[in-house]
Amino acid sequence: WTETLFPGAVILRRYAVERADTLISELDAILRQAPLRQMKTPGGRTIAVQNSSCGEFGWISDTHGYRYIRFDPISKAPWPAMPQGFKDLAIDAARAAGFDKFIPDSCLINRYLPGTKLSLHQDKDELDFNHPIVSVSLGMPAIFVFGGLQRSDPLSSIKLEHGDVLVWGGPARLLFHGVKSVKDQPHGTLGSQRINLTFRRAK
Ligand code: MD5
Ligand code: FE
Repeated sequence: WTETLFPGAVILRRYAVERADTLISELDAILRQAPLRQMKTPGGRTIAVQNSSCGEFGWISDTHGYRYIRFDPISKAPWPAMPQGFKDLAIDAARAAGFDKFIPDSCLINRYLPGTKLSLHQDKDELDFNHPIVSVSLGMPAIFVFGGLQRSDPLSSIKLEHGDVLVWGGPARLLFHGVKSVKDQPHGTLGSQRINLTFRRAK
C-alpha cells in the first residue's frame, strides 16, 4: 500500500518484495565487478556506509568532492551496467508515485552494517532536481528520518523494511534526510545488513 509522507514523497510499502531475490542475485554480480568500499569525504573522514554503483554514472566521494563519474576509480573500468530489472523497478515505482518520465542513469548501492548511520543531508549532486529519486530498501529494517528544506526543520521518522520503495520528487526532492544507526536484526536472506538502492538521473 502507498502513503504520501510529504508533498512529492511517496512510500510504496513492500513494492519490491516479489522482485527482491532477483535484485539480490543481480546485485551479487554487480558487486563482484565493482566491490563495495568506504569512501572518504572531502574533509578526509571515512564514510560509514559502504558504497558502489551501477549504471552509466556512479556516485563517488573523495578529497576533491562529491560527484558522478563514468568510471569506477578502483578498477578504472566503466561501472557495471544497470540490469533491466533494476531500471524497470525504478521506472515502475516512479510512475506509481506520479512521476512518469523518470529514466535512471545511476544506481547507488549503499550497504549498512549494524551500527551504521547516515547523517542528515540533502542530495544535491545531480544536475536537474526536477527528476525524482527512487530508493529501494532490502534486508534489515532501518529508521529513516526526514525533515524540511532547512536543516533546522522538525524531523519525522519512518521505518523502512525489506522491499519498501520510496519516491522523492517535486517539492520533496531537496528535503533533509538521514538514517538512524541500524540495529542488528538479521534478515532471512541478507543476514546482518541493510542494502539500499538509490536510483537517480545524475546528468
Ligand atoms: C538510504 N540514501 O536509505 C538513503 C535512501 C543517499 C541516501 O540518502 O543519499 O544515498 S535515499 C533517500 C532520499 C533521497 C532523496 C531525497 C530524499 C531522500 N529526501 O528528500 O528525503 O540509504
Ligand atoms: Fe540522500
